[in-house]
Amino acid sequence: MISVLAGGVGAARFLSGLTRVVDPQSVTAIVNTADDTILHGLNISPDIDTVTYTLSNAIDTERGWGLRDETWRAMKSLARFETVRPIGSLAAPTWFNLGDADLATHFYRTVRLQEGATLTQVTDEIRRAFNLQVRIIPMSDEIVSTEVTVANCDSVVSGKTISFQEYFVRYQHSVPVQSVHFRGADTAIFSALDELRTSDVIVIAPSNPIVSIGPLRALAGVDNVLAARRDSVIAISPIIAGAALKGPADRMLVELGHEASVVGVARLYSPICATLVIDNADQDRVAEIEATGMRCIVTNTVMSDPTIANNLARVTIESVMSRKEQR
Ligand code: FO1
Repeated sequence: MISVLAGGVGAARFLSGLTRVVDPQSVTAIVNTADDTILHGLNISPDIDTVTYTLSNAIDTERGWGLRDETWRAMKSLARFETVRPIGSLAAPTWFNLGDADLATHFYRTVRLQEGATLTQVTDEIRRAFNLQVRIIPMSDEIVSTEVTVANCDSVVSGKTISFQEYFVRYQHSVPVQSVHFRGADTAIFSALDELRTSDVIVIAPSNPIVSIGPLRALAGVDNVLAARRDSVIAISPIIAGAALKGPADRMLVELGHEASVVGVARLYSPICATLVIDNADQDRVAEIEATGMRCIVTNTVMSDPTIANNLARVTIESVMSRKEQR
């Protein structure tokens, strides 16, 4: 059994490779839900959908989110209401793009939640509708929401606390971050502690350590179980040569007082994880990573094609399994 702690695009690409090189039924993706939002009355779970769509080859690979061959008629029609919407109304937001076919997923999720199903149940139903064999588990059935407090800047949201999707999509993650808070994390129950306790290998996917992996780690018990199983935990750095391939992870690390490098990632993960996989471009940082108490694997981590993702998955799993065999 392999458990993967997952955010969005990077995790989804890694999971694609992993499910091509091992039996998909042996893989459980435990996915961040603190990016989830409600818009138009619809429950939207971006990271779960990115994982589901990617694994079923339905994703728009250019964007990294949403469905391929998408049309946008519903979004365009929303613009009609912009002139009549009263000030302060949340009706018909147009800053978050929901494709016509993607809407079907949110319709289904929303009504099933209203019928009393848990997010875990609905996620599994959606997984089956997309003919996937891998298990996909939301990190919690309770609501946990990432809130971003913006630092002083010349934006209209200077000093304000905004939702993650407002930060990421509405303001294009261009505003400086002062702090991040996971509302609800102090009481929410992590869905997959048993999976973490019993998996042969636990992979921390190449996702943003602060806002994708951070919410999972904020839930009770997660860091304790990971620390107890540290030798079986392996992370893939989402930072390569000081930069994130996609998204604001590099800037956010610096804004929150960390180093935007593989060494910064190692410092965040070393208490819970014995091994860090880094890209060839960071070969010269190996000694510094080892100084944090982590073992280091150097390989190509830029999953620009399926072969590279397959290789990264194989190297990641084999490095933990072979270490176990040596003991
Ligand atoms: N990301 C954007 O940059 N712009 C969008 O309009 C947008 C819409 C969207 C709709 C559904 C969905 O599942 C994801 C969507 N994303 C969009 C991606 C999403 O905001 C981020 O990728 C994640 O939350 C960060 O992991």
